[in-house]
Amino acid sequence: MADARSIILHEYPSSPFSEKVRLALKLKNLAYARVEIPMIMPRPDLMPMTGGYRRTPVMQIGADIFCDSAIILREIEARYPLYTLKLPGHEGLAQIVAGWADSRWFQSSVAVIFGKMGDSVPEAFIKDREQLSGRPFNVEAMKAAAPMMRDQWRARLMLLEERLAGGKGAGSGNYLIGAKPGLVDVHAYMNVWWMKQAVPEFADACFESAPLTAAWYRRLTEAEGQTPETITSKEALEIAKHAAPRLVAATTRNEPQEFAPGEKVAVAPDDYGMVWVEGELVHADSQRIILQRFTPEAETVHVHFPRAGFLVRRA
Ligand SMILES: N[C@@H](CCC(=O)N[C@@H](CS)C(=O)NCC(=O)O)C(=O)O
Repeated sequence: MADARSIILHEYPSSPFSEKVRLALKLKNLAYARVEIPMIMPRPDLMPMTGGYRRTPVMQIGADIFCDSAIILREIEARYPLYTLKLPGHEGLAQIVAGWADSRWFQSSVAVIFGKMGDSVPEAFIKDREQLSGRPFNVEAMKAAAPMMRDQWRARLMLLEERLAGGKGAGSGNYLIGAKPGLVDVHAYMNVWWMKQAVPEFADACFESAPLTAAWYRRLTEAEGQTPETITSKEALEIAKHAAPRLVAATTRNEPQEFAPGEKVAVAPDDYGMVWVEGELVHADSQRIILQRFTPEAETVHVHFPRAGFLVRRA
């Protein structure tokens, strides 16, 4: 069992991608610590650990740093297999569902939520997200698109309703694949959770024609889990500094770009926030790449990224 600081989640309460991880940790009843990072840059104690990756959440286990919820969930599942979320039928499919929930569905959530907030979106937040995406964060355009985006959002929610109605066998219909919650549920839950927090009257109106989804959502929110200890970003940085990364075989196999261990490479998300993180390649396989980096603040860390959705080039 994990002790309270063996898993450290760098996150902020309103972050929907962090909520995926919080839900997984609850379902698995794992103890963890959290650092509440600001919603906008700068994050001076986190950057020495991630090498510049600036999206949320980031998970830290000692001097191993995990960037992106996909690799975070993969690692939690690998290190703490009980209770398992990688149930039969969830393998592979979970990340396929994530690809859908995190892109098109997430974009319709963004338009509905920020369209509703309208002029109350703080200027500093707008500036930060413009810098992140390299595009205007146009609240007026979101406001104008919000009614159409509500249709889009509901259409996606109703796919969950279809899935839940389609279950066969005892207990199926409680969760998206069968009788127990797993990774597919975690990924599908994110946009529903965010809408329930941010525009609850719209989420509830959608639930009126989606009773199975409303009950599924409620079931997931009932997971209790453990209350995380909040630690400071400085404490987390100290933990990284005084830990060594977990030993990992320096291997690559059948790399399409023929990367080899020890090469200097750079990794960046392929959609937005394209900050290239440079380091020495330690290990790469089809789903994970690990870079070794050194900074005076964090000393030696291993930074882990997923492969799907992240570009890798020689540095
Ligand atoms: N693919 C990433 C997406 C993460 C993401 O876009 N998170 C949002 C917050 S929920 C973000 O990074 N916003 C900018 C920020 O926090 O700096 C993942 O799955 O973790």
